[in-house]
Amino acid sequence: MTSSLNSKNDLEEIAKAYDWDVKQCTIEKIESGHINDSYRLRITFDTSKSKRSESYFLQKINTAIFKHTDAVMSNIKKACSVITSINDSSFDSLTIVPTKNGSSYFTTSQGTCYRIFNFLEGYRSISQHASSHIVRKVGSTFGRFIAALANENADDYKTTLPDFHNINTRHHNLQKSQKLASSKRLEAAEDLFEIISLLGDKCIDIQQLLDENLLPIRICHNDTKASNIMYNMSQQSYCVVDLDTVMPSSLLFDFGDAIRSIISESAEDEIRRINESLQWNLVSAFSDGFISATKHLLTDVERNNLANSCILLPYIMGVRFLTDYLNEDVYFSISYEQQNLNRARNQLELARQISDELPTLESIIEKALTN
Ligand code: GN1
Ligand code: MG
Repeated sequence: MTSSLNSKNDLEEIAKAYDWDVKQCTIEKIESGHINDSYRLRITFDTSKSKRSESYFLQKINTAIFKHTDAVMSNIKKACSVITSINDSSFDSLTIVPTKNGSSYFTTSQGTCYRIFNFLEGYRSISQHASSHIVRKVGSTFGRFIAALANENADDYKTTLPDFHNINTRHHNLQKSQKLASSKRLEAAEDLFEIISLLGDKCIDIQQLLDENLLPIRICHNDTKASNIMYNMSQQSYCVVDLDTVMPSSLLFDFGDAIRSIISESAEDEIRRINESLQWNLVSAFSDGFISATKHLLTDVERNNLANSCILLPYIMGVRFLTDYLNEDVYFSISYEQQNLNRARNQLELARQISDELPTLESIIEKALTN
């Protein structure tokens, strides 16, 4: 089956690059993320005596977003080699499967980039109704990831998406889109601009600290949705995945981004229920896990801004989703017309609610810091 790859020839070219027989290869689409296309690639070895198959995780890299594939793959390779060298089965690493020429990715004759990782057989990612136990592990795994990379020289890693979490840049992009947007989309989004003007000023502090060099630059993940930890219950193994955004950044973004993904009962594109309560038990579990793994690294400025980051990250995502909605959905893939608007509404309301309930969050973080 080749129909869901870019072209019919892609699978043939991929098989050749990795030295496999295309007749033995089949692919299945895996729904994950808004940016790259992912597949399970299965190679079946069928002899008269036995039949067995091997699976790989194949991804078509979205090069409109990740323009410097070499730099992205170089960051991933470095991070994976550090995690692998820790050699702890509870803290697993992705492994890049090289082409027969030893390259970490492959470009087809049409210019499409693909890469292959080991397939995490028997692993799953967290569901919307995860237990505190798993969420704590998700926290400690993201924390361990940052701690493991703490001795890396940040200059060896490339900034593949400049200003990725820079709220000033995100505001600027929103203003540009507002000028070009259709009146229909502007009208549909009208109420969201109120939340943006209400919260905007509160959200610039962390960028200011970065601009003033008051926050340490670390190698971070930069896309710490809880679903980016895959785990295997029977082996008690946890693995950080989706490594495209690994680059020099602030740990605060990783903390806030993860909290935004676990604090809410509703999915990212759902309309939040009025009076939907925040999942403080999960926030507490995540904070305990993350902070216990990173406490030895944290500076005072980082400690003092962990709570603020939990307003900033859903706010940034709200601004980004709204910008994309106004741009007619050119960045995040959508499965229905209003999806980016719904995502923006969900995230901005979440930011507002977290801001209203900040003292609860602060006391949870304080407790995790003093444990
Ligand atoms: C994108 O594709 P995915 O789900 O891994 C985005 C993240 C957002 C996330 C929101 C490179 O990640 O920044 O937090 O959507 N990645 C990029 O769900 O923009
Ligand atoms: Mg991602």
